[in-house]
Amino acid sequence: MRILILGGDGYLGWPTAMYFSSRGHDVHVVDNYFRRRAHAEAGTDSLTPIAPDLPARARAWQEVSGSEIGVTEGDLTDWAVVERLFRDFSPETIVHYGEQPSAPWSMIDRKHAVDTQMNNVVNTLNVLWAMRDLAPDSHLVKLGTMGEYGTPNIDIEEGYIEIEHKGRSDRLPFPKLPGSLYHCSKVHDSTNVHFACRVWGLRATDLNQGVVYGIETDESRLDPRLATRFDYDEVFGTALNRFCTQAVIGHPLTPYGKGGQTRGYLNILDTLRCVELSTLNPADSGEFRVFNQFTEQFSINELAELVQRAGKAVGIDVEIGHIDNPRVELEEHYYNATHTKLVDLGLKPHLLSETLVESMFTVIDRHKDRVIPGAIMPKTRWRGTLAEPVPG
Ligand code: NAD
Ligand code: USQ
Repeated sequence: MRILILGGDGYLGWPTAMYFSSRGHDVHVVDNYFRRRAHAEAGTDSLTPIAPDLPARARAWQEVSGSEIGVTEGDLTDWAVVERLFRDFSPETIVHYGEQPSAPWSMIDRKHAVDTQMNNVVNTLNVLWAMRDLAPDSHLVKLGTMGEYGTPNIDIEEGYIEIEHKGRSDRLPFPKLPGSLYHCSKVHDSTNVHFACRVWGLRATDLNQGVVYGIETDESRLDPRLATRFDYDEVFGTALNRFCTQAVIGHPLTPYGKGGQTRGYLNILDTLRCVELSTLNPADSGEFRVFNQFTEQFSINELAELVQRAGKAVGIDVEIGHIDNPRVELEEHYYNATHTKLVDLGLKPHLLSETLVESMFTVIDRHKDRVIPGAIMPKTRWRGTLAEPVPG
């Protein structure tokens, strides 16, 4: 299958490109290196050293595997780039990771919020118009997020809910309560993709993914040049990846507030399999399909305690710190989200265990000299001081 991977230089995009390529698909990746630039501007960096750009990654992959991955270095907000990609490559599946993915980055100040929503919403709109006019039978596999739903006091369904209201009933999109301006951008995307399916008959799968953890995949392990990025800083690092890094360098773990915040989590290996299952079993024409893509739910305190126990097993004394929550979110709440559709398609989850955490410690330990300790504590606050002076 011809598979176009948007955001193919990212934490998830690059391993996905190798995964599909190793299974005989024709893969083309596109990226504008937004993520690398954002780290350079902030003075942070991936813990794992990564190849300098996509052509270098693709060359290394060809040497190791004998397979080719096509590369475009370009910006998805630029219609000319998107149009050329669709005309030249004629994708059958578009796997769309190509967005600004950080909640804190979107909350730094007005400019970062505007950049996040312009980038994410415009990229996706360009893709939808390209599908409509140049590849109407192709299938969009779009990375959304569990954070679109927020933490309502009822069970979360997979995309839709049957509602009875004043004697009438309907199946409607599940209500959204996004927790950052980044998460809001994903809600806007979902609305636009759903619209395009209803009105133009496009086919799409929205993968409402939980928080991903993990550092290696079968393909990235083949050669150090094939490593994917791994971030632990306050802006781009996600919870468990941060806690594992903190444990290895002897930094107290950083659960925010009361630590009862509960989210869905999954191993990076399961991300690859879920995207594959969605790709091989496409949505019907006109269908906007939503899968909740995570395998287990944990509170932040549970994750911190798991990392502490795993540390003990390998002789690391892990301290759990308690710091003010820089975000505005519920710290104790009900959370029960349905996630059966990917399992029905054949997903066999890699569940989180102390052994898995210990294996992450081993890889992190190899690169621990690269950790920038000043990047760990949170600085970005949801309710902060004014970021820009008020004119006059
Ligand atoms: P990432 O930042 O590593 O990957 C996204 C890639 O898209 C980056 O390489 C970036 O440079 C590229 N990109 C951004 N804007 C672009 C543009 N205008 N043109 C071309 N390329 C552009 O993030 P990730 O962690 O790999 O996440 C991938 C996707 O999955 C995102 O959409 C994110 O919202 C979603 N997601 C991630 C997680 C997670 O825990 N990592 C969880 C749920 C959902
Ligand atoms: N948290 C801590 N301590 C930390 C880091 C995070 O307590 O050091 C808490 C946060 O306050 C939050 C939870 O852990 O309650 C998750 O935070 P996170 O930074 O791991 O993840 P989040 O900001 O939600 O974003 C990440 C990805 C994003 C994706 C999302 C999936 O960066 O791209 O959309 O996970 S979800 O959480 O389901 O929305």
